[in-house]
Amino acid sequence: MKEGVAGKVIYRKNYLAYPWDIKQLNLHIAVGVETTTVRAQMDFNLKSGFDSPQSIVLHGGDLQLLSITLNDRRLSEADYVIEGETLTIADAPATSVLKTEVQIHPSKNFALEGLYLSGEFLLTQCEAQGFRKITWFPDRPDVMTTYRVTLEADQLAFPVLLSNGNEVGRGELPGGRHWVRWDDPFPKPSYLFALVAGDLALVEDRFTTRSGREVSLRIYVEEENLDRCEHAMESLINAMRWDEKRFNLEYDLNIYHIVATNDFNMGAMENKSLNIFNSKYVLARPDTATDADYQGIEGVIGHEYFHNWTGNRVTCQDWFQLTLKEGLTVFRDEEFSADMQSRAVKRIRVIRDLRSRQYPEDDGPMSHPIRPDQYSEINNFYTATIYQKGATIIRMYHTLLGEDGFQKGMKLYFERHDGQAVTCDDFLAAMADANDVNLDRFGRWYSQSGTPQVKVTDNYDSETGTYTLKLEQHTAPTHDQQDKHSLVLPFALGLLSEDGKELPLQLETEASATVGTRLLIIEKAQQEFIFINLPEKPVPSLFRDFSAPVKVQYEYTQQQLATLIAHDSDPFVRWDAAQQMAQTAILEQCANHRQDREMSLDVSLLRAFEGVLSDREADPALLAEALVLPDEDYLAEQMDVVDVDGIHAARNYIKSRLANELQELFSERYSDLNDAQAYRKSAADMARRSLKNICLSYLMETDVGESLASDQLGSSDNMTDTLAAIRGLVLMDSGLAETALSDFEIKWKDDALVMDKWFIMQAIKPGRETVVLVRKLMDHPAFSIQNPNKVRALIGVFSMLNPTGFHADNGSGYEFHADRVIELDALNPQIAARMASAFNRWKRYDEGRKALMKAQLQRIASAENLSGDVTEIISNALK
Ligand code: 0A1
Ligand code: ZN
Repeated sequence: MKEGVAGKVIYRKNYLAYPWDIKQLNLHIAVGVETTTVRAQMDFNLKSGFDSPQSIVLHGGDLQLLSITLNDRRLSEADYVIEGETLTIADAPATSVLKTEVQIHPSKNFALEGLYLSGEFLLTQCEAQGFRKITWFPDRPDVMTTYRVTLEADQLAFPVLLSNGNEVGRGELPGGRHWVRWDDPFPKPSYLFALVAGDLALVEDRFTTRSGREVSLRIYVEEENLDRCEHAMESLINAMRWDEKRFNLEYDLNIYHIVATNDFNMGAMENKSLNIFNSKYVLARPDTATDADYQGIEGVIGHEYFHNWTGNRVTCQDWFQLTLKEGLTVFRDEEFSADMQSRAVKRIRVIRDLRSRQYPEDDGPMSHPIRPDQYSEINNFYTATIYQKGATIIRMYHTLLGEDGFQKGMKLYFERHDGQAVTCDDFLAAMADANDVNLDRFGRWYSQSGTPQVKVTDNYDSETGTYTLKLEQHTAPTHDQQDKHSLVLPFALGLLSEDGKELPLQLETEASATVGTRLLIIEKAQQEFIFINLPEKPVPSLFRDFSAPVKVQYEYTQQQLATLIAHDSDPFVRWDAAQQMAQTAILEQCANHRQDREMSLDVSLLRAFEGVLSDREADPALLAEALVLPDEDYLAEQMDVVDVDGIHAARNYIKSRLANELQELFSERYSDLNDAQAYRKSAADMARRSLKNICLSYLMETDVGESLASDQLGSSDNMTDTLAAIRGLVLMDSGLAETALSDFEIKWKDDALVMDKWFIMQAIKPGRETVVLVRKLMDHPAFSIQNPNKVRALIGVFSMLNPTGFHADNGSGYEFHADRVIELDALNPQIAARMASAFNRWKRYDEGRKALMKAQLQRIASAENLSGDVTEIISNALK
């Protein structure tokens, strides 16, 4: 049976080592769009410790087997057993040379896994289990070997032939064909294999590593995109330099390739020396890409580059360990971005993202620990939990051990495990041993799902100046796991006076006080800290820098929140206090709306926003973050039963009142920042644009908005300002919106990435009418259901970022979306499964919507030939 077929569950505890070493894998691939022929030779040697004879087990999927020989004897069907995706040769000699020849059909591969066609060129995606769609091989990450790959193809159609490692030969062949040979000296698992074949253009630069290795850096793109690679190249060079400086890690080959494709299921892929990228994370020009795109490119280029050590040199024993490479590499890319841009702004964005995407996942039907114990389809586990929560857990090691201790741990990890496929426990052991500490209890973070709640209560005794802070942690049962334990929580704390001064911290057991953030450790279900010598009741500044991924409950007064917003030294706490104040205000108005009472604007919130807007000292990007109201989905997560329309109305109301009350300040700030300077890429300029455009989005709620947006659109020289202006016009339903959209369409109709933005601007428009528009846009020539970026832009944005559209109470959004999931599943199960997860929170809505969503889930479940990917998501949701 195919792994991942509905019902077939794979368990972590059943891991068995592979009995064979493979000395080398020799591949000869005759590349063609309709048919590609793959010849493979593998030299198997029985590992010591395994009794002979053993079977050789290989994986394959959709392969047309032409021949198979063992030690030069041609095998017949009686000599092996093919069952689902495995081929087993029983009782193989301890030294066995296996040769296979298969054919595959790239142009028929719409799943974008294995070898497939993108535009005019061919490329591969092998993580997690795509290599088996190219040839028979033990397609598991703990089987590592060196690859020698000879690619052969028509010279005209495929002048560029790339694979991993170094080019070691090339030549011409009769009939206008040619060949190129690649040798990768580093043993790797099959998921890191890649090939690219086609007529691609190249941008080249160089990097000299610290020890003097000359590396050629090559970005391959389609000819028309040559002028959009500069930022990616700069990001790559910065990433290489940064990894040397911060992690003492150098690049290890003389060549580094990046190839950009429009057809990709994910962001990018770290194949050894041949990264393949979704073009969204490579291509940028000021007029085509926003500041967020530029930052995304920097982050993803960094991420894939950093995988070279954390993922490639040291890889995962099995897919349950995915966070070993992903959590760690996300931590590294977050640190890279923080060092390149503003640390505080990066932290806030990371935390916002974790709360809005990972917390719901942890509380929903797909809840899983960062190291899951079971799965049926591994592709469904490339999740915010494995990646973003995983990174937060790596960050906690860093918080507990400090930068030096963390780097000592990394050093030991590489000393012990370079060239190996290892586990999360190995990482933890390296961190513990290098620092001579016991991290066993900390290790529970790997096995427990769910977001801990920390309830904080306090008491100040003015007689004695004693302040008692009590913390209780509790993790509620999750879909996958009933019993929960206490976790180790790094607790970074500060105490402020009412007027915002940092108070000295002295625990009752201590002889003297210290000033500034204090790192305490919580391990038990309940813990108390008693501070002495405090002149007044302090305002607690809790979990500074988000020192642990928990939900904090503390009954702040509005006054206390105002103190934190205005004075706390920790940017996260300041931002979070503003978010909490806004959240409370919106949810209160939501209740008023539900009960048909008049809505009103909280004065503390008004004063806080006034303070933020008047701050001329702080980083504008940080101010912009503080002005962004919590989004509708995040607010929905705070309610027992989601009130879709109430949240929308209340949030709009608060935004509009703030805008009108503070119009003068918003206008002033906007016009100061809108200084007619030509576009520049610097972090400072991006920060200014972010504050300017958030001001504009508020001003759209006032009567000056429309003309400001229209002027900005007319004079904009960059995509950030252009989009902000059009989005503003679209959301306010301005009469100018239609022309703005159609001018945009005319200008960019042939540009795939820019047209994604055009689809997004329309899919995100609130209200039940949007489904009609989205359905119509599916017929637009720039849309294709086969292209994941298009699907995400139009269908994904509608179902996941447009609550009043998707959750229209007549069920039209649900029905539309279920149709798309079924349609997509026949083409691309990975993307279909991602889309299907839009229904995951269905149980949190009112009875009417619940019934409508459940009916659609059942309809999907009963569709014919449903993939294992979608089945896993839907059946969990229905459980
Ligand atoms: N390892 C990549 C992510 C990735 C995973 C699976 C893919 O295809 C199914 C593609 C990319 C990363 O972390 O960037
Ligand atoms: Zn990754």
